[in-house]
Amino acid sequence: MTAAIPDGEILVGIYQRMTRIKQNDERFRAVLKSGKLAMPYYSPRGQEVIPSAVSACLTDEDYICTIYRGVHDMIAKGIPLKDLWAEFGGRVTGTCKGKGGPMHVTHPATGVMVTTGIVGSSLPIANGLALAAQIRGEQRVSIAYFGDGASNIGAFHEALNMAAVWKLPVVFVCQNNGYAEHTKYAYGTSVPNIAVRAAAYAIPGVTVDGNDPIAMYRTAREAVERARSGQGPTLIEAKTFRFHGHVFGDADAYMDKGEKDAWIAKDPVPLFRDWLIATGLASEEQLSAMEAAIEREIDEAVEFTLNSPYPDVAELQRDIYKDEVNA
Ligand SMILES: Cc1ncc(C[n+]2csc(CCOP(=O)(O)OP(=O)(O)O)c2C)c(N)n1
Ligand SMILES: [Mg+2]
Repeated sequence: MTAAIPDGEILVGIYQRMTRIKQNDERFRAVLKSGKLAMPYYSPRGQEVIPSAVSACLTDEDYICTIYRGVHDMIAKGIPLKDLWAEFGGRVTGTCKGKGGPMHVTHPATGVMVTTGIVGSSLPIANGLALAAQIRGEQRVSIAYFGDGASNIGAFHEALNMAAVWKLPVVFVCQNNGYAEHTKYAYGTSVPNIAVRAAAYAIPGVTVDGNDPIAMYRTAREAVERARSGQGPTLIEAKTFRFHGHVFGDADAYMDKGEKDAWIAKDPVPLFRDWLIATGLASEEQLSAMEAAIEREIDEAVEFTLNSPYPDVAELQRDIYKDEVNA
């Protein structure tokens, strides 16, 4: 981290998002272990920096499209925790009345436009949203979050090409966590850095340390400004690592233990906390109070969820078409 650092308030804001993500992840896993909730859960632990820094460059009007491993992207964008938890728990009080579940959270009020389980599909959807903004003359930017494995899917290439041709206000953010399900990166991907694939579509491609909040913020800001000012898309490849197996309950025997331990030893959340205190940008008391407030907010979200009912069977065939949503 160099001397010319971004504004302290921005950096503390990034830490706040990171710690919200970490604390929520810890609680999701604890509640799952307790048996009080059951759901497919894809931990984003270790990948906190990426959406926290990206969201520091976005407004409420901007859009994100994310994936099953996207709870960190949603929290960083500002989705209310109660609504999020209730949707994850399949309750009527959730963002989609409990009918989306963790794989299909949508919350347009905070710009969380889609969560998808189809690998690679967040990119063309982000293009569609970006095209709508372009046609309407809106200043919105769309972010497509996806993994390293998704960059081997046809839709990735089609989406980059179309966004480049139409100069769409979109930023493609690849969270390269070293694994696609149970497959190690180099086993299934031809290039050492996914960002080089941008050259095939004549758009900027940047590989960045996705666990360095300042580098990530600078890279994201440049790409978001480029998109917002009509200069078109950027591909960002943020190198990171997931601390847990692919899905909750995965024994992760296929992961290299030494590699995993080394990444966990560089956990970006406590590292950034220490750095903020050491540089005087935040005090220990300030951050402890922030963390305690988040913990209380999570307590309320869990209680709210557990006390909320499941949707009625009659709901099965409602909200399928737009007119019915408004009926
Ligand atoms: C089109 C499609 N093919 C295969 C799958 C099965 N699948 C689910 S997650 C996953 C791995 C994706 O890895 P990556 O894009 O690196 O994301 P990560 O889970 O690491 O965040 C696969 C192959 C799927 N859901 N969709
Ligand atoms: Mg991956």
